[in-house]
Amino acid sequence: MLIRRAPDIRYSEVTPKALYMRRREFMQAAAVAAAGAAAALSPAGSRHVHAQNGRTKLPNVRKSQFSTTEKLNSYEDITSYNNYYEFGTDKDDPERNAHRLVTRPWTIRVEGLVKTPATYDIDTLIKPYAFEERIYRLRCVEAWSMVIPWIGFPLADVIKRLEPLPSARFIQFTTLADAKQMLGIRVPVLDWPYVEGLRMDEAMHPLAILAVGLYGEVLPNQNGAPIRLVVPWKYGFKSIKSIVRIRFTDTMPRTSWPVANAREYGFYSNVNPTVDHPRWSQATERRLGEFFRRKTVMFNGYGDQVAHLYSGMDLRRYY
Ligand SMILES: Nc1nc2c(c(=O)[nH]1)N[C@H]1C(S)=C(S)[C@@H](COP(=O)(O)O)O[C@H]1N2
Ligand SMILES: [Mo]
Repeated sequence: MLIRRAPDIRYSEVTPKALYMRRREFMQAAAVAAAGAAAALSPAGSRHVHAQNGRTKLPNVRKSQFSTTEKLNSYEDITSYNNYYEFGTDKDDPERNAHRLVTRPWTIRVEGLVKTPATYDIDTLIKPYAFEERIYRLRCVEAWSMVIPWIGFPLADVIKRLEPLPSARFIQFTTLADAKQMLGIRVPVLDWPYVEGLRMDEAMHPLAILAVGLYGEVLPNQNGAPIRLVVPWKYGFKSIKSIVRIRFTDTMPRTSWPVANAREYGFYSNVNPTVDHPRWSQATERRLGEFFRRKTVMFNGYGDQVAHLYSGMDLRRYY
C-alpha cells in the first residue's frame, strides 16, 4: 500500500472520472454559464441585520458549552479554502463561483418515513430555533483541518418536530443540483445531486447541528448557504451543504462518496487516525495556518461524546 504524505490530497485525484474531467472542462462549462446566467444575491430573512460590507449579521446568538477553546481559523481561511464541488474542484473555486447561488426563496422537501411529508420554506422551518455558536474542529479526509465558529441549532430539535415514523432508521440529505447556478455539476466528478446520510442515533446526537451562519454572520454561499449539516466527529464530506431535501429511510441511504468510490469511502466516515485511506495516511493533519502537522485524534477529539454510538462495531470494517 502506498502511503502518500503530500501536504493536501484532493478527492479529484481518487475519483476515476475526475482524472480526465478536470480543470479544462470546468472552465468551458463556466464560460457557457457566464454567457447565459443572471447573477442574483440572496435577500435575507427578517431576523437578519445587514452590515455595510454586504455581509449579514445574525443577532442574539448564544454561546454553547460544546465549543472548543482552540484558536479559530480566520474568516478568510474558512471562506476561501473550500470543498464544494458543485462550484468546481479547486479550493478557491467555491469562493469565486458560489455568488451565483440564490438562497432565498429556499424550500426543503421532507419525505420518506415521516408522519407528514411536506415542503417547508426555510424561514418557516428554522423559525422556532434559537441560534447557538458552536466552535468545532472540521477535519477533511484530505488531511487538513480548521476550527470554525458555526452558528446553528441541533439537528435533533428539527427531527423531533418533523416526527419520523418509528421505522425510520436513517436520514438522507440532498444538496441542490441546478446547473444554471452551479457550474461544477456540468462536470461529472460526482453523481449529482450530492447526497449524505446518518444513522438516526447519529443524527439525534446533540453535537450534530444544522448551520445557517459562521463568525456571527449568515453562512457564505461557499460554506453551504442557506443551510448545511455539520457533524464534527466525521470527515468533512459528511457535512453536506445547501440542503433541499431530507428523507427518512429504513435502509442505509446512498451517499455520494461511497457511490463514487466504495473501496475508499464508507458510510460512517468517522475521523479515525488508525484507519488509513487506501492511498494516504490519516494519522496526521495540517491545521490551516500552521506549519507543523498535528496528530489526528480519534473521532476528531469528540470521542468522549460519541464513541458509545459505535460500541461493538469493528471500525476497520465500518469505516
Ligand atoms: N454539497 C456539497 N457538500 C459538501 C461538499 C461538496 O462538495 N458538496 N464538500 C464536503 C467536504 S469534502 C468538506 S471538507 C466540507 C467543507 O466545508 P467548508 O468548505 O465549509 O469548510 O464540505 C462538505 N460538504
Ligand atoms: Mo473534505
